[in-house]
Amino acid sequence: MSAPITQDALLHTLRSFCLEGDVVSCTPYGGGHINSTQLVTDDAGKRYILQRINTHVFRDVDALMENIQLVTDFLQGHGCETRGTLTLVPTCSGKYYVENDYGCWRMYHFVEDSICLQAPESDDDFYESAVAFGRFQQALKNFPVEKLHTTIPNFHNTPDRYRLFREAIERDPLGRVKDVQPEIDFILSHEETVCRPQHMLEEGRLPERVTHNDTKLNNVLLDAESHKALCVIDLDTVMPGLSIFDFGDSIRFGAATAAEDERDLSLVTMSLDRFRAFTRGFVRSCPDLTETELDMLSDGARTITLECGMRFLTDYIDGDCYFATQRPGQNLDRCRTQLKLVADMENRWSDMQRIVKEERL
Ligand code: ADP
Ligand code: GN1
Ligand code: MG
Repeated sequence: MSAPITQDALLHTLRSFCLEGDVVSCTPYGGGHINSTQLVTDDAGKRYILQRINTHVFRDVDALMENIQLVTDFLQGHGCETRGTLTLVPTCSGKYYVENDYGCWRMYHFVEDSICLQAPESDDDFYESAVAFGRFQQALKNFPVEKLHTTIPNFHNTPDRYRLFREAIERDPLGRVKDVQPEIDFILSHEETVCRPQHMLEEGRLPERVTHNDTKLNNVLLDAESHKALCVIDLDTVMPGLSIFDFGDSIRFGAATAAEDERDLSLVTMSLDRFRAFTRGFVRSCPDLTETELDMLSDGARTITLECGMRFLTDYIDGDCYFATQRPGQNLDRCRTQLKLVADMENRWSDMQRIVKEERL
């Protein structure tokens, strides 16, 4: 677990960045599970996002920050408007992050007049988030992939996630396994089905692309007034990967009818209207998808949802060391919503496939 962020840590860290004015406030911001985010305001009213990078998750911060710099530079050089991509604020010594006694820190310009949603307010919002993620992938089509570092090895390698899951069950450090047998059984019974995309990647049947790998709705900003797609954020996991997983992770989060940690599972279903809206936005803004990728979009949603549920359960069994939690049992609750979503997708499988067929170009 990382140490709490103190006033001292913030004051010390803020001095390392080249800001135009004096800082007047610095307050916790956003709802991410990995980094710690602060909203910084200076005396001229200019705003910034300060983040302490989770070095337990991202072991090689140089590599991570080089990726972000390369990707944001590339997007800026390829017609992205100012608010269309993140912009890093350099440190006083010209680097893109600073390491001190309190951790590793980076800063971005705050994207003004934007909104970041935890749940879509309408199908149109969700459509716009699909446009943002689809455009992002399309724009990175010619990115020199060999320059990208792998920030988390095997991040969406589902068979490897099963390996880590089995290891956690074997360790069972807190004796929690006995309470989660139905969840374990559900996950194990899906192994063959949900590992299929990784196998198809290895067989060359699904192409490897530059993907975002964490396409939750709260990793995209929409314009505050028009609600049009604006900017993709949280670029820590931009790596080679599968387009169907970027599609699927958005469905997992944004097409769910309840929050990721909802305890009343009767509220958790997958909205077919949201599914259609996202599919439409994604296929329209990402016209290069192959026939096989289009055929496998629903599978991408099922696999990434099951995989995410398995990751939450692995972390619950291990003692909640990876995903930030605000209450006991939250990772188990998160796991249960994901498994409920998978079951719901399977009940609506023919509808999902029909919608993809109707929306593909
Ligand atoms: P995490 O990895 O913890 O999810 P994010 O990079 O997604 O961290 O940032 C957390 C939240 O901070 C986002 O969901 C968003 O609300 C906000 N945010 C991050 N960067 C910016 C930015 N440049 N401008 C405006 N809001 C931002
Ligand atoms: C984490 O950082 P954040 O909150 O956007 C996680 C994703 C999970 C997601 C589940 C680097 O995303 O992989 O899908 O939580 N990011 C990392 O909500 O592990
Ligand atoms: Mg995030």
